[in-house]
Amino acid sequence: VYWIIAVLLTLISCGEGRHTSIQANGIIPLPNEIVMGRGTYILQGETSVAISEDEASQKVFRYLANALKNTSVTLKRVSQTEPGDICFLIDSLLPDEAYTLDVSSGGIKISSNETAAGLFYAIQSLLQLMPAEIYNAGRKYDGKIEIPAVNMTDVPRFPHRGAMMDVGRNFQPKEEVLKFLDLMAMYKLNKFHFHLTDDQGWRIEIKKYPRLIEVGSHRNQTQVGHCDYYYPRRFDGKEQRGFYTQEDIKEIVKYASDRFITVIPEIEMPGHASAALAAYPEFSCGLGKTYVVRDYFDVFDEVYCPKENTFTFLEDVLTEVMQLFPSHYIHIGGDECPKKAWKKCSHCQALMKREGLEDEEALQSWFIHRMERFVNSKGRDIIGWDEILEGGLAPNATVMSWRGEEGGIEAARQKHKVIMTPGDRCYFDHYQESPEFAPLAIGGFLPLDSVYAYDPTPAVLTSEEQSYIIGTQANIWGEYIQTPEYFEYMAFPRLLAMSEVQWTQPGNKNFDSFLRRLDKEFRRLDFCGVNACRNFYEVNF
Ligand code: TNX
Repeated sequence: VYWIIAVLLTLISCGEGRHTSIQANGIIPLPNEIVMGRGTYILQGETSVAISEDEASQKVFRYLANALKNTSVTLKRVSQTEPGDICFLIDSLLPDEAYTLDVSSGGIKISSNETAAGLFYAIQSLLQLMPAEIYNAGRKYDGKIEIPAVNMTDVPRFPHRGAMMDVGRNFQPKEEVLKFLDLMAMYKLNKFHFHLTDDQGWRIEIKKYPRLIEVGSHRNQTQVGHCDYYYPRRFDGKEQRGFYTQEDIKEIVKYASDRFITVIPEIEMPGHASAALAAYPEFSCGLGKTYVVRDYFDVFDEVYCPKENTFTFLEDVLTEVMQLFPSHYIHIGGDECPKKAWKKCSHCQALMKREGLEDEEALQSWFIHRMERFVNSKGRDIIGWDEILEGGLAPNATVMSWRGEEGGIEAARQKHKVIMTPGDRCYFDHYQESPEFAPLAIGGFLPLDSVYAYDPTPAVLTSEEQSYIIGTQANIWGEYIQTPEYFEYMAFPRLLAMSEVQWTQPGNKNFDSFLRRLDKEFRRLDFCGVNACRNFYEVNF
């Protein structure tokens, strides 16, 4: 009896000890395994870092040195054979993006495989064990940095951990894009989906077609009545202009890559093309007499016409885009393409006859297949919104399922890769607090706990089918997001809940524990100057 009681007591206390320490350390997203040790490591003064010569490890070193620039710690690089206070180790047996982090009173050891992404994530976990004050750019932190002894083994649940920023509707300055990339990196997100073109704006410089910027990146004041289902209010948008030069794009891509983030560009086709058609109406079917960059939000009938000159244009655009973005995936949209213009267009009807296409949906599928062949010929693959299932999926396409999960389920069954982004769980343009008090948003309601509870692998799929689901992401549509402050309000803290959906094993998730860790994390967000929503508890309407 004595032994049974003793064993039980030990088990209970270990369990508790482990649990409370995880909370105390407040890491988001929660790592797979944390075992607390005894004592602490004190980071101070000149600290040697033993590290290999390869560029990926050096990149992580530079990031860490920069993260500590506001403290009295200075890092000194030494070769991997020397004993360092901090050791970066390469362990080829670790899976991609996995890491181990070992902090003891004698020093810090982190390891990952050659890609060094795991080293980067180990650094993110380590930084979350340090005082939040180190993020206070306005004030040098002279206090000591005491890190609790800990042993962590960690690996993400999904390889695609994304967030989408829609700059088509409202432009966001380059500085805000860079700030967002920084924040994504802190929570171990690795795919930045950059929605660069839409009816209300074209935001990327394309050298061969200068009018895309001259005409397509500017619109008049936007006005929409009652866009709010809950408390109908009027939206008065400002005049809008803005675009990224190719130099800006290079800077953004490099900044992301330094944080192990891939930028996936999206160039919308065949729909959501008003801004491009305002600049080059010759690529339309000639439905309207004049084409304008749209100054209200809707789905518009004017779309790209499937003619040779249009395909030349789109291929030229994608050629420049692929030169700028090394991403393996290029998003070509495919959503919400009304078929009215194609129905009225004699060229389209003749084309359909010639190609044996039954209806305009088949024509859209033909359009996407054709663009896919071009993208594939450059060694890349396409992503498209779930409408690309209609009329038949292009052979190598990855599907982004947004109208619920049905499209994703269907695509996984057809053995296509899937990114799950159902609107009711992943659309951060929806309200997160009581709409009565919140700034104007799109009508859906997506509170923090609902994001947190999301599981992107539907139970109706077999585990073999589920393996096609490569991840999930937050989509931050920008219709009403006119300022960086508002963008941050919509993104945070929901993005932190999303990071735990993307990274943490479902069995380890716990919303109460998340809320406690979030409480601590808010200090870091404050020091980073993030305008996060604070009223997410009060949901009464
Ligand atoms: C649908 S999601 C859209 C976007 C809007 C969004 C608003 C998708 C592929 N299309 O164009 O911004 O709803 O929630």
